[in-house]
Amino acid sequence: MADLRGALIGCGFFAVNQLHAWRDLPGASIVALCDRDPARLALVGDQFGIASRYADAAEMLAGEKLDFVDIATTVPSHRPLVELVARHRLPVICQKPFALSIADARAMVAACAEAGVPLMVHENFRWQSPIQAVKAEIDGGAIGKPFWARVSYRSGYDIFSGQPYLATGERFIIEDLGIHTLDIARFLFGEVRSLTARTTRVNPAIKGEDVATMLLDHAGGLTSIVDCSYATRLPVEPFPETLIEIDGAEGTLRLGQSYRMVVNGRDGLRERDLSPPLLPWATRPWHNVQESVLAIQRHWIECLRGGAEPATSGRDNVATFALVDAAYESARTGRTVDMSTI
Ligand code: NAD
Ligand code: 89Y
Repeated sequence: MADLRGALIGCGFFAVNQLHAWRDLPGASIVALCDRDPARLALVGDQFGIASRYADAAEMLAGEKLDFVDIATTVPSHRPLVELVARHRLPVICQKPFALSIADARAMVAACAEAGVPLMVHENFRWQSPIQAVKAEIDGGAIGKPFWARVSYRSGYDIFSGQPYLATGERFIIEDLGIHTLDIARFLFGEVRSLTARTTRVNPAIKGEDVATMLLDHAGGLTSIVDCSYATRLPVEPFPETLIEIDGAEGTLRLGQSYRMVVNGRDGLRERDLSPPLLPWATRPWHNVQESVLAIQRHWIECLRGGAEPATSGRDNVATFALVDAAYESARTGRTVDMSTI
């Protein structure tokens, strides 16, 4: 079977991971690149040996024969680019955060549904192998029915040098990083009925909030705390690990720092090292995230070939995005937000 022909829009900081993963995966190849910045286009095009290069996405879509498009630009361009690709009736992947607003996210899902094309959001954190292993333990009943949980991401890592735009937006950590941890909470514990959030900014050099604490009431009865911080200076920097605590009716699960999972459950006490592999092109400490890029892109190829809806489809991601919106509203008003109002 011939490789699926993909094009990538946005050759910035993170797209390099996506291009490495596409190069490693059988079944798909990136045949064209687009970036409005000629220097990035040349640098990344040369690095990956991709000769078809465009400054304008519309020109690329008119000029190339493609099976899908991967959008790796920052959020302001997501809606126009997804809608452009939908008009060309091509399957499309869009980086997180999906959109600038929930209205935009819903419009993007509608545009792809009307065009009859699959839409996946590159919501990769739930694809990290330690997170998948936690999910397998819960689904396998290792600790019985979970009733309480915490999904925690606390770091002092300097992400602003690689991603300077993160320092300039009104919204920062919930939109950029909390979106991943909220998605993990949905993935592990199901949909959310109501959410309460508090935020603060510790770093005076940035515009948005860099600390958020959220309390989620899940539809199944579980209560979870989802907390994130880029103002937390720990003795051993955990970036970019998500730590998880779950209490179940028949035991407990802890995913601690350095990817150590301890399950005290139905089968007694077990400890596992869930350290992700270091892919040949990966660099510590990003290797956990980089492995999840490979996993989500593999999933996309399988879904396209098999005609299945991706687990992290646009439709699914609207529910995660709604949690982001609810968190900002709760932090602004001081009130608990009923998710049916978002
Ligand atoms: P970046 O600014 O380094 O790169 C974006 C690139 O897109 C730039 O080269 C820019 O010139 C290009 N671009 C923007 N609009 C364009 C348009 N309309 N047409 C063509 N090119 C355009 O940003 P980044 O740090 O690579 O982040 C990109 C996205 O990836 C963001 O949404 C970010 O949140 C996300 N991200 C995801 C993860 C993850 O783990 N999923 C990690 C880091 C960043
Ligand atoms: O942009 C963010 C993401 O998606 O993962 C980590 C990150 O790069 C910085 O918070």
